[in-house]
Amino acid sequence: MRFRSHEAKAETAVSTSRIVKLEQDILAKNNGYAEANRRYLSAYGIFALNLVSSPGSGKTTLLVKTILALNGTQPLAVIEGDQQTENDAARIRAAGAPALQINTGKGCHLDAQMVGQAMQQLGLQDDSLLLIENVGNLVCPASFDLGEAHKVVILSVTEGEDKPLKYPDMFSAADLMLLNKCDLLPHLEFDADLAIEYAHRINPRLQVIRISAISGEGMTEWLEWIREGCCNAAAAKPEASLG
Ligand SMILES: Nc1nc2c(ncn2[C@@H]2O[C@H](COP(=O)(O)OP(=O)(O)OP(=O)(O)O)[C@@H](O)[C@H]2O)c(=O)[nH]1
Ligand SMILES: [Mg+2]
Repeated sequence: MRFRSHEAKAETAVSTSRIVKLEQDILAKNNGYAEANRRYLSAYGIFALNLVSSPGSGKTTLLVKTILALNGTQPLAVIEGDQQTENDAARIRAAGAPALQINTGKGCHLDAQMVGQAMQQLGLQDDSLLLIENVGNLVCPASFDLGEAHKVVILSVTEGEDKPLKYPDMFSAADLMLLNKCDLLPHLEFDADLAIEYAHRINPRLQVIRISAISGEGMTEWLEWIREGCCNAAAAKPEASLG
């Protein structure tokens, strides 16, 4: 083991406190934009969800299946976040919904300012559903409020049961967990009950739906959860309570 000098330790402490201050400033600025987004969304009765997960858990596939299942009964729009490519927005448009792709470049998450600008560009309808697919990453998106009603975390059964314990911030920030790719369970050693128990250990209030974007298992429950959220958002609109 090597011993560091007092000077080196003091320097590290100063740079750590600078990093903490910088992070606090970034998050405070983000929270200001998130509040503005939230005011806008609630004024127009829009129900916004922020879908977060590790890469490849099935966010876009779930969104495509959701759009097809809603079949035009619910006005909606999608904001897609990826470091590079327009691929996911193209998949959403092919399913028949308006979508705007944000490329974050080196960034590992969407922030509230990006989402606010995308909302303006999309021109959201009153009483609509806004689905935001965040950059695939179980760490950074947990800290960034986008002004959404709920974070929805997607955990797929190929990722291992212990992800809620390893990435607790994401699971405590979410209100709903979609346990996806359940069609694969017969072929895996994944213990779904244990994964859900771990998630509840981190967040006892977390709602859970076992789902498969491929077989359609759990889709009815997910669509019902969305419809209820849309109805509540529309009913809570200031204008709605006047009428
Ligand atoms: N078996 C099975 N495969 C699925 C399911 N959902 C998605 N997939 C597959 O998982 C892979 C990744 O799906 P995507 O929808 O692109 O995942 P994503 O989370 O949007 O990925 P990123 O945007 O890159 O983070 C694809 O090959 C999908 O076909 C599911 O329920 N069951
Ligand atoms: Mg995707």
